[in-house]
Amino acid sequence: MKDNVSGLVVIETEGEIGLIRLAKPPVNAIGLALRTAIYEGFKTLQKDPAVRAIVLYGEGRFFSAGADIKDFGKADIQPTLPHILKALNDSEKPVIVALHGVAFGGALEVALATHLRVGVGDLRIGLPEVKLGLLPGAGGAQRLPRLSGLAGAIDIICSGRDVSAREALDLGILDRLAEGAPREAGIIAARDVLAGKLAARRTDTRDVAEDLAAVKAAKARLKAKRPALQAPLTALEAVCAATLPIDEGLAKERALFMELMAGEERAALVHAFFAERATVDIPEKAAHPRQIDRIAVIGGGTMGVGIATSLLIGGYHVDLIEAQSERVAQARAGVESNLAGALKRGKLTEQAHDAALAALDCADSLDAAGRADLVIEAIFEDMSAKTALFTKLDTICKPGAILATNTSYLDVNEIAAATKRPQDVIGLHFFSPAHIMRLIEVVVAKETAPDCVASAFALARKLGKVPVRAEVCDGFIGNRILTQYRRAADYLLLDGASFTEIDGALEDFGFAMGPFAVSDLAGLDIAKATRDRKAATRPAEERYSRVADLICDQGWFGRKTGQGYYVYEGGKQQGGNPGAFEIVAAERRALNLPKRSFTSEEIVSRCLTAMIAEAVRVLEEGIALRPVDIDAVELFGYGFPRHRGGPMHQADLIGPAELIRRIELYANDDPQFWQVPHLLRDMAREGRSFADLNGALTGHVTKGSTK
Ligand code: T1G
Repeated sequence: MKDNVSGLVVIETEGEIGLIRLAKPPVNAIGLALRTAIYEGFKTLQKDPAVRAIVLYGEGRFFSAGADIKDFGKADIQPTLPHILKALNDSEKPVIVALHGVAFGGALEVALATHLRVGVGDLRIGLPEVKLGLLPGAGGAQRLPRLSGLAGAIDIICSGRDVSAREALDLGILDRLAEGAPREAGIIAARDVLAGKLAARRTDTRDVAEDLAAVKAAKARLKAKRPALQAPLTALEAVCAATLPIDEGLAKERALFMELMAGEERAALVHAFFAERATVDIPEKAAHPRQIDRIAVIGGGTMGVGIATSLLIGGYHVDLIEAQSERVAQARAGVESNLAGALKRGKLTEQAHDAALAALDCADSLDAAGRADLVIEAIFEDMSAKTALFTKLDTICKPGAILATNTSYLDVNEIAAATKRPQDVIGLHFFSPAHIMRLIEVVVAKETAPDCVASAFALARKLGKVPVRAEVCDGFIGNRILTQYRRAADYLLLDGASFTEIDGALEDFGFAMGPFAVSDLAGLDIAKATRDRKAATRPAEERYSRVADLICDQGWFGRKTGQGYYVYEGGKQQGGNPGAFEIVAAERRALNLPKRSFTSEEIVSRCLTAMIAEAVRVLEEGIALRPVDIDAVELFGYGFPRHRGGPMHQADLIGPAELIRRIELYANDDPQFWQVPHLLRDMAREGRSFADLNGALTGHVTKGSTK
């Protein structure tokens, strides 16, 4: 017998074995339609007297990526996953699952409800729900402990980490490891169960021993985190219910799951999940990417070395060109050190590490760029140096080679104009450290060809990065918004908040570091050089804070000199720098500024509203395609807290009308800085949200992630 159930599941029999194959590309995500098809197929095989055992397995790259995240927030419609899993577990006929690729979330919960679990090949399993602001909502928190014990389940569920097949076998989650095709592995296991060679292990009838020490340690660890997210703590509560009878535990788990499902943390984390993937939906996506095998990186400094490392890890052949021959060896050493670090962190296998090293050539002559399909310039941020270099590259590089600049703010149109191939010139703005940070701003100049843009996006995806399309302006998307965020913080400092209060408020909001601690890390002298460069074009009416300049005048450049806003010893921050506090107080006196106090809420509101206002201007000028692209820039390039979803997701929580009220209130302090963007007024008038704008602009609706 063979039957295709609604095009999503194939059921068939092989002798006395019934087979259920999940077949819903691209990842067998388990939504209502697939759930229903699995359930119908299961009932059919249950009724078939010739079937003595049932095997579930997946078609395609994975067994399944779990519940369909696009369904979140929708009403529960039968058959729900818990309902189906109860039927699997209660089945008289043994139910076996053969897992391959990944089995995450609801996919693993399906496996936990079966009677025997086979791991095939390089399978990875996990319950990553906490990364989406949830907990395993279909029995995972009850059934995993029944196989792995409470401590093992707490570790996997509260961290959301994924686990190799070997570790899963050692933890008692899997019953057997196999190679080859999941279908055959499942049939062999089913036959062994029927022959009594392999003992089925149903989970619901197993007990879970208390482990108060593990629970106490986990609670302390989760509460100590900054920020202490809600989902992991609630997931811990759900796992602890596993010591109850199974039906009580399942009921407790479901109630806690629904609580989280309704929460802001889930909406934000799901939004972030889709934001990471939405940005590839660009106008040029139909263009065919050019073939890129060999890449030349010009510049052996920190950025060039990081970019070269990222490309080597991505499988490309790299010519790293450093004009100053005495620095070529140092550049190579930098790449070797980065690759060794990636190997040590487990990001690279030995084999991949060695292959990456073998694919690196270093040179001090531009001639090596002649064989490149793509050149990425990463020299110092000076327009005349860049245009001179691009003119040379234009003559050296082969026709059709793409010439990219890594500039973080300079005009890519001007750089393109220095060549006779403006259609091949593009911006690839990597973020330091380039082999770790995932964001790439792909800056499209006026004459950049569509296939050049498509090539940049294909490269970024192959590097495992998040590409975001930007048009040309000073600072593109991220640095434009960062400038306003920093100005808001600087004005708060002048007006009475201390830099420790400002950093503390933003770190409580979820930023890993507040703006002043970040400045110390980046180097106050670097930022001063940028301010000096811009001084000539700074509008006269723009409020300017001299505090950072005055701190620099003391030779205090931050972490690298042991003093900046903070004092550092042995690389560790020792608290606010008394000298910096004094500089701020003196500057307030010199400006005759009354010292006002600000609550943490107002500090966060002013800094976040400044980011949002500039982001709206970036949108209305067409620099960014959609609000979700701006969220992706902030989440993957600027450390915006993931559980807050991004500035535009936050803007939807605040609402256009309230944002306008705040901007108009703050404008009493500084009307030049606080201005309401036209688009925001239009949205308030038309009752539109930024989530609506995401869908309207390109049809890529991320509504499921924010409702
Ligand atoms: N639901 C819906 N779509 C999904 C999805 C999912 N679970 N997983 C992936 N996709 C889409 C993704 O948006 C993209 O779409 C395409 O599939 C390829 O994904 C009840 C409630 C599996 C490791 O958290 O980790 O079960 O952009 O680009 O890099 O307790 O996808 O092409 O239109 O990421 O090879 C738990 C999330 C859900 C796993 C594959 N599961 N997914 O990575 O491909 S909650 C997860 C991943 C749950 C239960 C609870 C990865 C992957 P598009 P991709 P990839």
